[in-house]
Amino acid sequence: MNPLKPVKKLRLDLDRESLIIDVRRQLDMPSRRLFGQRILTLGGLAMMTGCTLVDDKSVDNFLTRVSRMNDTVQGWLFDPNRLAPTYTEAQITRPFPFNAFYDVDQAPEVNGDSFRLKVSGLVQNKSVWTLSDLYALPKAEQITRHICVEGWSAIGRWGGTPFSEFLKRVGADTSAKYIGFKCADDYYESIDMPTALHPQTLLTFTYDGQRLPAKYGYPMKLRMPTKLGYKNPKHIMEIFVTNEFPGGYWVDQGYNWFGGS
Ligand SMILES: Nc1nc2c(c(=O)[nH]1)N[C@H]1C(S)=C(S)[C@@H](COP(=O)(O)O)O[C@H]1N2
Ligand SMILES: [Mo]
Repeated sequence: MNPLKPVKKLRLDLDRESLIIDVRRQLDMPSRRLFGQRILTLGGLAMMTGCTLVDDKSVDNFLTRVSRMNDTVQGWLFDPNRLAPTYTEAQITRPFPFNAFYDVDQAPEVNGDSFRLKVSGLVQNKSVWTLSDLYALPKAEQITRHICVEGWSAIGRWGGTPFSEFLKRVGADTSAKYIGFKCADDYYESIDMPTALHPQTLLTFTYDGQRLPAKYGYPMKLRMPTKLGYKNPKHIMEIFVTNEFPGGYWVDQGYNWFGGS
């Protein structure tokens, strides 16, 4: 079956190439193994999503549904016991790249003394945490690869505490669907519970053995080697547990939500 064929049915003056690239990107994930080749036609996808591709709005809606479908499949395929590769000290990328939706000199400067992490939503202890409370949690460290969708990847060393430990201490409802994050710089993100509980998901306070510098997310960054770079929030100010889809800074602009790497 020729995957380009159904596009001809589009009545709108759409930029075909970019539509196909977008859909391909959405499907260029392990989910392809489940869906198989045939579903890669726009016609097939339109049928599955119940969309008619007649105007810009319906195309947007269609792409969002493809992306959500993809989230579901990535969720099914996620293996909570599979570990991402780890590396040696000698393989660390130096200097480790900085990335954010602004330049490095605009990275927020959070005052550590007055900082209080807020924890809310479906948790038993809606308490606030000082940095020393957090630093007293069980320690874990790992050297892993961070992959950014903008076309670079780098190996870094982050230290902190297993996020599952933190969730246990706040009495999080681990049957809830999402964990959301609010950051000091207007960034926000959310992740699925199985990833939150994954053994390599760390709430990190150090980079390469030093206190996390502002540019890498002081006072803390959630580090998940099983997810793409944009899913790893820096400068976390609030963590909440919820069953309502919280979205994310890039997701709300059309990126895929699950964002597995
Ligand atoms: N608060 C916040 N977290 C963020 C971002 C951001 O702009 N603000 N950018 C994300 C993206 S796209 C990437 S690639 C990584 C970059 O992290 P680094 O600066 O430590 O390399 O942070 C992620 N987390
Ligand atoms: Mo990124």
